[in-house]
Amino acid sequence: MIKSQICELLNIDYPIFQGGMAWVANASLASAVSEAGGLGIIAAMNSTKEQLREEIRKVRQLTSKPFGVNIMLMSPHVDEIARTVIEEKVPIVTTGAGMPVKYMPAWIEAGIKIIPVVPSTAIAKMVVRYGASAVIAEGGEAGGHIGDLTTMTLVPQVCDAVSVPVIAAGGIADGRGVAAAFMLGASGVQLGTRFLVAKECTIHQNYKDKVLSAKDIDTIVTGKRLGHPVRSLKNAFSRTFFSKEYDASVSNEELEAIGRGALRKAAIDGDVTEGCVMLGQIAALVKKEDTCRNIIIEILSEAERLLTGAQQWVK
Ligand code: TUI
Repeated sequence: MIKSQICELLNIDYPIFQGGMAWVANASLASAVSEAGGLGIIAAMNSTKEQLREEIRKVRQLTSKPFGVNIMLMSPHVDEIARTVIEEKVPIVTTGAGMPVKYMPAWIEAGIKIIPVVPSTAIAKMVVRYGASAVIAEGGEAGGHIGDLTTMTLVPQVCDAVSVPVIAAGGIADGRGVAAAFMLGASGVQLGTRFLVAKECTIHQNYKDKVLSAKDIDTIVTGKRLGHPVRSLKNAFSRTFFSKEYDASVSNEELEAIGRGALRKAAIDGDVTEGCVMLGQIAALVKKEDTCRNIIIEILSEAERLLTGAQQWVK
């Protein structure tokens, strides 16, 4: 099986992270991924410290293997969440949607391994200066909040810019993507969309069905005007949002209000028409529900076969 330096660094069996997806990445999903040998990650998203604490404790009841917490830096509760991961002795923290440097000295002091999502080489270099153990280079093919660059361009540039391990994310859902990521210099991958349809993922079945039936061109990026572009399914919600975004008579506050609660509506209530169904451009490759263990084994076996056979191209 494929192993890399990230496995030793984090004490995990396989170099696969599960993305810390808001309203998706709860104790059920995170513990299943960790128990299968990958890195399961709880999304702190907009949780309060009590909600996060409960989720962390649930994971610890379900697995004794390492897990992480993803801190969404735009959360209104980010300061208390940043303290909670220290109090709960969380071993690994990933961050997204902003710069984590303000919190990094305290996390390092507490012995937490920090792995920020970085959308550029400049931000990668900065977080490494502050002591990041690794970085996640996430391309704009990903679902949810995204940066400008593609995975194909971002990953090798970040690999050249920093000396810590790089995890590739965005547009990876099978062994081909994993093999390609390793060829670009990555030491591991983070998957979001593929884990949306994991058996242990507790989101509404309507959401899973949208992932399973998505075609290559079924996503759209909204929110550029607000400074936080988000990739989601083309549906009534995102089409309305998109048209209002280009309507000068709609204020930023009104636009923010339209987006509020939309992801929860899709993921928990199952309203995949008026809710925001975040998913990546690779969704069309995701064709069946399966357990986290089977997903990880299938993807890594395929990657291993491809990487072993790559010699055929060298004459
Ligand atoms: O964070 C994500 N994906 C997310 S967060 C999220 S919740 C949300 N919902 C609506 C609007 C905004 C957020 C849904 N999906 N992925 C990691 C990620 N981080 N992608 C891009 C970044 C990022 C962007 C800028 C990281 C650092 C960064 O720093 C520059 C800056 O300006 O802060």
